[in-house]
Amino acid sequence: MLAIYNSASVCAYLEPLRCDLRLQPDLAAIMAKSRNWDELQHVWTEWRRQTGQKMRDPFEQMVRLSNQASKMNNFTDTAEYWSFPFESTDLFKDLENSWDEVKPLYEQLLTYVRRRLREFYGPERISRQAPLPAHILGNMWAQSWTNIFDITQPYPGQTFLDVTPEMLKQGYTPVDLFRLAEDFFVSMNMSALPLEFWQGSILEEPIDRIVLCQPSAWDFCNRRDFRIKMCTQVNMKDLITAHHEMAHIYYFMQYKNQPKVFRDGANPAFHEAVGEAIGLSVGTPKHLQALGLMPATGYRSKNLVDINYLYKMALDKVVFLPFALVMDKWRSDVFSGKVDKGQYNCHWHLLSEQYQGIKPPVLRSEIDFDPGSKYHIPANIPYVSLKYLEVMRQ
Ligand code: X8Z
Ligand code: ZN
Repeated sequence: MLAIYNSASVCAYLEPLRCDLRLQPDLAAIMAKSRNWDELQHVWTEWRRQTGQKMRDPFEQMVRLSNQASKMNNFTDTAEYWSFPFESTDLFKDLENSWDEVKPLYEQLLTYVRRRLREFYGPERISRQAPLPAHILGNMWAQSWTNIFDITQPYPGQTFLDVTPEMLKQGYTPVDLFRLAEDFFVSMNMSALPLEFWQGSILEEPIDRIVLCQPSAWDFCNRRDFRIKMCTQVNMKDLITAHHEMAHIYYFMQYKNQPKVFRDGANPAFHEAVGEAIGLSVGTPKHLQALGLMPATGYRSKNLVDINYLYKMALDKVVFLPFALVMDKWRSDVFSGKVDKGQYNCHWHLLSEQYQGIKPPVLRSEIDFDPGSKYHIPANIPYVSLKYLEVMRQ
């Protein structure tokens, strides 16, 4: 499945002979920047045709094998196995309860975004009540909507914190972002990175081979070798992600002298929680000023600017919650046998509508397998533990 995911490419819209568009950076950039309804729909649909649709059978086989392995380890199924480290009697009940607390805010956000998109794309495309079309939200999976900030911001012209232009102006390179991240941890009295980190990490997309660009951090378990793999681009989002990935590395380094069995996060969400908390501080005006990316007088807290800033944060953090919930509720329903292969895709879209309030731009069927268009599904990496709990904690 990962081979399918990793080698997938798509033809450019209305250019059937230019078929080398990859998720990173090409398709992600189109989903972020294009405001052409048909182009977005093309990319949304084609990416799913080139990934998920080709994975239906192997995914079902993986579910069977994974459940078998879980049973052999005395769990009912993989759903139960994945919830086990959280020490909860009913993880999804807990998640549902915390989601109920955030839902009113999410509904307000969604309603506001719908109104602004209706003004932008027209009432014939965006109805007053229907779920939002998933392809116009600035991201391949609608997991973060920050890329439609420009067309939905409450107070246009009230500039806020995006230091990307300044980073480019100052000639930042991808490696510089990781040097800054290292400095951040050193400034908190932690050690410098071992040489192995700089020798073994992949911090830019290699030009001579295809790599999986999903950012990740690795502990080679020999107490010296820790690495990051990330196809870094010089922008503010990747500056924060570089610090997030570096937080994993520093966490690895903090417990490197423990016996192997204790070299792990306190629970599966904890590693990510540390990374996200660090990411939040990095994005503050104070820190960006300290980095020289924002003039000392360049940011004055003003109501309208602050509302724009908080709105952008909500497009990232609040919007992410229902997406993460769908990812793992869907897998829990699949692993527990509540949903079988004949309903995989339908169930995915039911949950996406129920929690995220979004709908696919074109008719879907059980020939499609849209969950497979998101990396963590073919990679079989639990998701809610990755992200959901950590954002809730913040
Ligand atoms: O998988 C990740 C991190 C793990 S270290 C890069 N994230 C999720 C994703 O890419 O979907 C971060 C944001 C959510
Ligand atoms: Zn992470």
